[in-house]
Amino acid sequence: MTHLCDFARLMMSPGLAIACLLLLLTGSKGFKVLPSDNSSTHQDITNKAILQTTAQVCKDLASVEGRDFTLPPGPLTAETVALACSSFGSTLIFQTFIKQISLNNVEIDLIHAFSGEYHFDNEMFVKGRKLITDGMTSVKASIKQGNFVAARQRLGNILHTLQDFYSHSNWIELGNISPLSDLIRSDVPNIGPLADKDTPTCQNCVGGVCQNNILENIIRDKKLTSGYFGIFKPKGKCSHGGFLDSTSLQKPTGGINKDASGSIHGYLHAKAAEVAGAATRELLQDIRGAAGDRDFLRMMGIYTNGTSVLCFVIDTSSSMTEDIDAVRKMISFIIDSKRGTADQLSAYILVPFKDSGFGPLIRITDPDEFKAHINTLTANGGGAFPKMCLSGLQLALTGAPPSSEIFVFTDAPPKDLDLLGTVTALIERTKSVVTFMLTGSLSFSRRRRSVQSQGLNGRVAASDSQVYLDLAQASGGLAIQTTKTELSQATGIIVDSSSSPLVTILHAVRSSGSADRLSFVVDESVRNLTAYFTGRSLSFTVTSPSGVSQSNAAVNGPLGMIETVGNFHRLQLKSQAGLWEISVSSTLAFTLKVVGQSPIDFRYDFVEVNQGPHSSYAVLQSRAQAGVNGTLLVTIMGSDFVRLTEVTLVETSGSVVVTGTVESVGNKDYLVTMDQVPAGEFFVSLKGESIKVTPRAGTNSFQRQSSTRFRTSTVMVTALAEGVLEPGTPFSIPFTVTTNDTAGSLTIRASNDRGFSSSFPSTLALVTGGANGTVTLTAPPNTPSGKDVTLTIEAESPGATDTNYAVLRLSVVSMVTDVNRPVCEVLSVKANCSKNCSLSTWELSANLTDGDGTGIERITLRQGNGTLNTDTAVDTSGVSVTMATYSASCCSPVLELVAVDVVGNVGTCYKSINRGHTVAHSSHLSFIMFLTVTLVLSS
Ligand SMILES: *[C@@H]1O[C@H](CO)[C@@H](O)[C@H](O)[C@H]1NC(C)=O
Ligand SMILES: *[C@@H]1O[C@H](CO)[C@@H](O)[C@H](O)[C@H]1NC(C)=O
Ligand SMILES: *[C@@H]1O[C@H](CO)[C@@H](O)[C@H](O)[C@H]1NC(C)=O
Ligand SMILES: *[C@@H]1O[C@H](CO)[C@@H](O)[C@H](O)[C@H]1NC(C)=O
Ligand SMILES: *[C@@H]1O[C@H](CO)[C@@H](O)[C@H](O)[C@H]1NC(C)=O
Ligand SMILES: *[C@@H]1O[C@H](CO)[C@@H](O)[C@H](O)[C@H]1NC(C)=O
Ligand SMILES: [Ca+2]
Repeated sequence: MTHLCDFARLMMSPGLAIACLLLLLTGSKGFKVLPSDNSSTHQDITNKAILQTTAQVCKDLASVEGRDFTLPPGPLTAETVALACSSFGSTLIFQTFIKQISLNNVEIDLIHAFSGEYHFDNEMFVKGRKLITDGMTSVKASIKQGNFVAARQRLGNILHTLQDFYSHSNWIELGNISPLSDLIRSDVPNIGPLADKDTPTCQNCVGGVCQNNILENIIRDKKLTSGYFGIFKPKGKCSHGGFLDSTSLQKPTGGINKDASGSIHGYLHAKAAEVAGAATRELLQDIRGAAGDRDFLRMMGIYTNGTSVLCFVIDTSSSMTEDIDAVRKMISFIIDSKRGTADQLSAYILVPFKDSGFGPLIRITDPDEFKAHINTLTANGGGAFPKMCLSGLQLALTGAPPSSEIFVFTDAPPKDLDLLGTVTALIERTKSVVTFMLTGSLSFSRRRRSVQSQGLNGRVAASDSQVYLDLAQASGGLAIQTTKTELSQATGIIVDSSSSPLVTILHAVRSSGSADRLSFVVDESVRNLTAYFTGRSLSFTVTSPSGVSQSNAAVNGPLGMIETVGNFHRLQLKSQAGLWEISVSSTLAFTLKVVGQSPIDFRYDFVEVNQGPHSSYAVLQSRAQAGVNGTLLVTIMGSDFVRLTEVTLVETSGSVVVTGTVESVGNKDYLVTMDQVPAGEFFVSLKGESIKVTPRAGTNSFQRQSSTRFRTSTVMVTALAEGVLEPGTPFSIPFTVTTNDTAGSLTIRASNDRGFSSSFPSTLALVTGGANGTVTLTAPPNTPSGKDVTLTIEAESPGATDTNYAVLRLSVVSMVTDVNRPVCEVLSVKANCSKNCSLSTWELSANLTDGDGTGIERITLRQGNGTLNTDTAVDTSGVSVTMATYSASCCSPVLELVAVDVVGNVGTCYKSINRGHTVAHSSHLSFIMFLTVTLVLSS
């Protein structure tokens, strides 16, 4: 029975629904998710372990590359670690990714609340370990394919299970002070010894104190057991414990969990949390070994070459020749202007499309290589006819990191309009910002505008471009309509968007002409304040906090420069903290967006919450439900010194609809609850203040707005995919739809970004407000392990009045049969170190092999800045052996070699010599060395 509540909802069973409610109240099991006392939560353990491991990786890298590494004293933060990693610009993204992993950790308590294996309950050790080791295989395969989003998702999931072992089993009660490494190894056939099903493990807890309830013989024989949770347990077994775990009232009464200091075995909570932290680091180190240091840091968000990506979706039909030339110029300009500055881009992404096809997505990290690639791009075939634009955009949205800036260039409407719902869903889920550069029939040329564009041409053009205008608005992007010849003058917007860290301060959209007065607060952290206006018949006046005004007529005025291209106006303002005002008057629709560069930003998600003693939450992968209460999880990024004071939902027109109740829940997280989430489309707007004392009053508040607009729905779609797709094997994803409609039928659409074959019911009849269905997805047999696929399941209410979706990112992972780690045999060590270490060197040689496994793919130095040489030969039994020789200065006395096989099993060789001691080389010594190394490998 997985996820009892969904099950109850599906079966429309009141009994089960009550059980579900009760169990939700008892809450999830495991280290807590929301802090209540000074106990360690899953987030605390995860954050700390990631910071420690990332710092270690940067330290090792620095040492191997002969650089200095310094960490300031005091607790690690994303800021101090990013700085120590020489990647200060990565702080925001590092924080975001840690948060993402933590959210994927805690969601297990919500979506798998009642499956014992996810929490090592009910003595489910074999299944629990399989979840971890299968997950590790999947994480490693995803990293290898560059699919870091999928890697982080699964990593967070398995860390939950790993950490729960230390809270729910008797490992700590057995006196252990270090992790059970076998939990992350698939080459060890068994863990244990385990107490078998018929062996009693506990006795009643007596009195209020419960310290010695695990049976003496279990402790003596070092047998592993864990607590049972729920309604029934076998005879003589321990319970999880807690006042709503019914099994804890059955003999033997009590329980053994160490979830918090107030838990029944709370006296061991601190120890359990500490060992869980060590176990988390151990798992991260294994992933790091398989990924390699650079990719590990990339997965965590520590980038060496800038943090943002620039993503282009380009129409390459013959009518686009001029546009592509302009794109070439823009890209050259951007690359050259960023060369050698701190503000570089980490990657460039390109997705081409035409009338007859689209893709593939190309991702290039080297700027010159990207320039060269763009230069080979030619426009041919087709013309200004409808194109596969949305298919290309779908690929970009799933292939670019979340919150990317995406630019679409086209001169024709989309012909794949069936993807409109999917693309909108992906924009809402990824929070990427899509800006459209529309030319040709999609633009209003000067001539047309001068004829007032009321003719047929004008109206056709307006409706042709409407889809793009809507998508731009939904994403918080702009729709820039210009002539082909003027296009290259719009480069500024792309330069701004590729500068990090970009934040939105205000975004207002008016669908018809009006006169407005808008104000916004700019704080002292904001640089490069820029206002964008789109609109064809527009006049505006901007007033700075000190009262200086500039109108649109002053191209180079006291506040800044105004550039105009087609319907687009960009005003670069001289940043000044305080209250700004913009009055706009327009006879037609217009948009206004104010952005700046600031380290203070936020992320937000609607979450499904279960309140109670052990609350948990999971990010909704769908639109939030309208008409009922709802909760937003808001995290302040970038600064430790700001406090959130107000969160509102604002309509695109700018009027406030709902103000939420803000509650700080630690880790810079806030839960914002709303009694009734309104129906419609909204931006999230927030206000906060600096908690550092500022000299001048009135300048310590800040304001931010979400760039993406979100929509609420009365249709709810939930889908749960368990496990991974195996190439060639159909995979079922059950889903549930609920709505307040009671009759009629739902229209269902499912689409994926890889073109995998899928089947699903195109309509579902409603049965008392609900329906369920299944999407079956099959990855072709030749799909490489580690590919991911993003599936969007859409449900439209009867009469097409409302839609919602569920977006799932799934991994394709092949079964792994090679579970063994590469083996390292040290053959000799020659260390002739004199007192002055810089005058002497030492050497080591070793044979490394993967036996009959998948073979060694990579050998790297993790510690030691000497010289490593490798040479591969095939021995007499046909096994490939890599001979490694290493020599280093005696001042670098430690060597750690990492050998990784093709599927990511990691073996290491460790050797530390005494610097300044003379060690003679002898066969006896090398035998001792061999023992040492073998010990390290199996520890
Ligand atoms: C990072 O930047 C340096 C210097 O600009 C360049 O040589 C290197 O290839 C870049 N690395 C990546 C991964 O883009
Ligand atoms: C942003 O502002 C800084 C100074 O605050 C300036 O040096 C830099 O050139 C600006 N960047 C852009 C893209 O305008
Ligand atoms: C939402 O509403 C339900 C029923 O009206 C209530 O039981 C629940 O506590 C509310 N949740 C929150 C987070 O306020
Ligand atoms: C469904 O809910 C919405 C919003 O609460 C409401 O406007 C609509 O009338 C409801 N529909 C039905 C069939 O009850
Ligand atoms: C959901 O699926 C189950 C099993 O196929 C079925 O028995 C049940 O009636 C379905 N529920 C709804 C609301 O359609
Ligand atoms: C190390 O590997 C090489 C190449 O296969 C082989 O010739 C040599 O005998 C190996 N040494 C030992 C001690 O196994
Ligand atoms: Ca192997």
